[in-house]
Amino acid sequence: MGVEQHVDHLVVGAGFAGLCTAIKLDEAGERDFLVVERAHDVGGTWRDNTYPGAACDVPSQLYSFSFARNPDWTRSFSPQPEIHAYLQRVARDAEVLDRFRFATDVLDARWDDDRQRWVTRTSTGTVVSRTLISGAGALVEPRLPDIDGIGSFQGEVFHSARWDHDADLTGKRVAVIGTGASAIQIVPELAGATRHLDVYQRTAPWVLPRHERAYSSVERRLFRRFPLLQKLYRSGIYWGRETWVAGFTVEPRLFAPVERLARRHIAREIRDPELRARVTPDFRMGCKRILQSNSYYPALDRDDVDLVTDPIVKVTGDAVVTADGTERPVDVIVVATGFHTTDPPIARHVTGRDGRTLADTWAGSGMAAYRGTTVHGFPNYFSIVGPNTGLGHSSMVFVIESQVAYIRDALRTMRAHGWAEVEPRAEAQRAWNAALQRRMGRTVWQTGGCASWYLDEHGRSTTLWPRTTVTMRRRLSRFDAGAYEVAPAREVARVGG
Ligand code: N01
Repeated sequence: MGVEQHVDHLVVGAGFAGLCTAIKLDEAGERDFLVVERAHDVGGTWRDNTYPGAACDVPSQLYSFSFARNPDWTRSFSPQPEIHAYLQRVARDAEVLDRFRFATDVLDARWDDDRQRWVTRTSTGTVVSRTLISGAGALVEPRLPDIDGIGSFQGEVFHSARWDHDADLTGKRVAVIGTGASAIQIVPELAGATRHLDVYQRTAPWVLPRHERAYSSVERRLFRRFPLLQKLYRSGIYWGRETWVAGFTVEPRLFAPVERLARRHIAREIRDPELRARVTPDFRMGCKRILQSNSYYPALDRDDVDLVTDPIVKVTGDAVVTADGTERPVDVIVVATGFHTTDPPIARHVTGRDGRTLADTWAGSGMAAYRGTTVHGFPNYFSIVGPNTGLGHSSMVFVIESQVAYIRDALRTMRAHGWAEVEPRAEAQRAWNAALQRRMGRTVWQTGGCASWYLDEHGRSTTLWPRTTVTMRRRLSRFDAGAYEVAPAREVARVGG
């Protein structure tokens, strides 16, 4: 298998999570790390999602690292190319790219108990490391719809996260399947730019007006000149978002006035009462991700756009067929059907102490970790954006920074005590998850009357954090060694390698 490369820390993925880890490890003096990334560039989801209209629905000020605030955001919600460019710039400025290896796939990672090391086979060689840190992301692997006949469709079919920029949609009949966060950004871009657009909706989402604007050059100059001002502005947005938590996790009826706002939005933007009825959701707001758009409803209201709500039964060589028997001819199908969220692909490639993969370990009862970051049976494995760390109301960048702080403290603690292994105790992990699931019972994600990617096949919410992000940060502020089994380096372990 060739020569093994030895490093202290192997980081998987070069998106927000992997990049933050690299920068913070470097800052802490943990400089012997390698970041492997399957693509050719940093950026993760913001490199991959290049569909027309791709933009962030979390305010720009909050959707950036606290240690690399960006005074130059052009808009209050950043378009994808700007976020991608931001990440490229942050990576360059931090001078960590010398330890990134691109075009490298993780084939499998195994804990070697004798060596007290992770042994990771990649497409560009084997890496042996003390720790394995996954920044592989939660919304990565496209979930393709299992529709009868879609494989034999003669035209082009592609997923929103794998946009085919060579496909010329001008003058074409296009179908978009799905009405989630991605689709509502795509539909307004395609409406009017194609001959005809059919939007296939299974469940109507809640869509709020988007309070978006361009930042003036004066504002940007002020942010640059007075960083404290930008910090305060960012804090204001953060605390404003934090007030949403009660609606999600304690009393979903708090969303009732916001639902009224969304209904008024429908009434204002859509002329046809029948169409208004079909886009009005039948579940409590917050149960699925709350969407924001000023252009989605006007796009649906166009004469060259049809919203189709009859279920799709099959796709033929050149048409989509719905349950009422209607066959709608189409040249291109865009599937905006989301991602594998409760069965992350990385889990199939990571094998722990007892020879089982993470995926096998989670197969029976769903994803579970300790503090969303470590997993019993997987020593020195740290997962960023792991189980129950997702948010419905705020920025994942905040979560990533919180988890990286916890990992950094874990590494500091390990060094201070001379520990070669840390692994969360089974009881600690059980208690953590039992408490989380007790809280889940009253969240809108479980009581709101919808099905969503937040829930796994058992109906458990293993993706979202059911408390404030303030609490999350507190829970991750210090490595709580008491909840861990620890072990010193054994004789056979080679120091430094
Ligand atoms: O995916 P989704 P997404 N036949 O899973 C429908 C983040 N994000 O890519 O609701 C027909 O939300 C499905 O219908 P239903 C954000 O966290 C962020 O849009 O299940 N339809 C739904 O309408 C988001 O939540 C930004 O009934 C089918 C849609 O496809 C997450 O990514 C931007 C179907 C899937 O919606 C995922 O969003 C974009 C089938 N067989 C995304 N299968 C930001 O701005 C699925 N659907 C930060």
